Amino acid sequence: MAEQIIYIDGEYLPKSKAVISVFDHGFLYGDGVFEGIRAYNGYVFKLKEHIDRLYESAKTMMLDVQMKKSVMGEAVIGTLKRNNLRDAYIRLIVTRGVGDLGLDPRKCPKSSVIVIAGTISLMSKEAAENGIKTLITWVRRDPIDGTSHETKSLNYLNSILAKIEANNVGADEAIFLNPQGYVCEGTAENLFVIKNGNALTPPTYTGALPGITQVAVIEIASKMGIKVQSRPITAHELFNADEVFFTGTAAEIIPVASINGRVIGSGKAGEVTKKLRREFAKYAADPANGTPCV
Ligand code: PXG
Repeated sequence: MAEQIIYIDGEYLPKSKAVISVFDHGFLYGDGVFEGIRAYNGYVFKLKEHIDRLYESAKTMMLDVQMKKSVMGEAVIGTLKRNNLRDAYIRLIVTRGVGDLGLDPRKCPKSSVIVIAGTISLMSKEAAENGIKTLITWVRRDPIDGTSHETKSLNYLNSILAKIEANNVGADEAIFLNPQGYVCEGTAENLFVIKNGNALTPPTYTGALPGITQVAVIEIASKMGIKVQSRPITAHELFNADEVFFTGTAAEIIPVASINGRVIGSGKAGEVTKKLRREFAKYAADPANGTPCV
């Protein structure tokens, strides 16, 4: 099998040669931004939205990407083409670049762009049908007036601590509350509640990432006649929901079976969740929602 090809700063390199400096501040300080993107059947899903979000994260961090958005798009497509991938998971990374051992970003004159494209590990059929076990973690989501997760930075320690907590107690995923105690999101997923046929999802101002799958699901649900409200949700509302599910690029839509021992609805994927999963599959396969990459 041919070696995987990785894009680094304008070059397409075999995996064994694709290396970055130990002085890169992405490595030393988590100083950088990234996107997780998917390609379905030869189309990159919502490529423009991912690139726009990448540049917004960079703007907040005053990280000068030093590359036009159109060239960034070409790097993503070029990487997929060179790896002959039609269905793929793509990691697009911009780091602050090489500096010295101090954290001052002014010492990093040139940012680096990296694109890795590989195959995706799909959610198990078991999880899709029976849902997953979750817990509300003791770790609070980083505050919006701090290292807010509205920015998709390379620093995921907040999420990693929660994931460790989930692992330790045998849960599949963790749910964050924000510093005010409102439900925020998962470690790498947004969250939805279904109650009496209507949908709720926490807004970005709770400290969640503005999810691209979240926006797609809002659009799909609205077209299905489901009323969607974006507002803060309490833990009490979450425990008493008819259905709860996560959304994310890799996850797509994952039903939640239980939260801190409380069974949600039937304890399996609910009817609305199942319908949304079917509609999402059609939406993701629609060339109108993607950019060709073959
Ligand atoms: N919240 C956070 C904190 C995230 O990192 C999402 C929500 C969902 O956003 P999208 O745009 O993907 O609908 C994310 C997604 C993966 C993966 O493999 C995803 C993320 C990070 C690492 C891996 O899906 N971020």
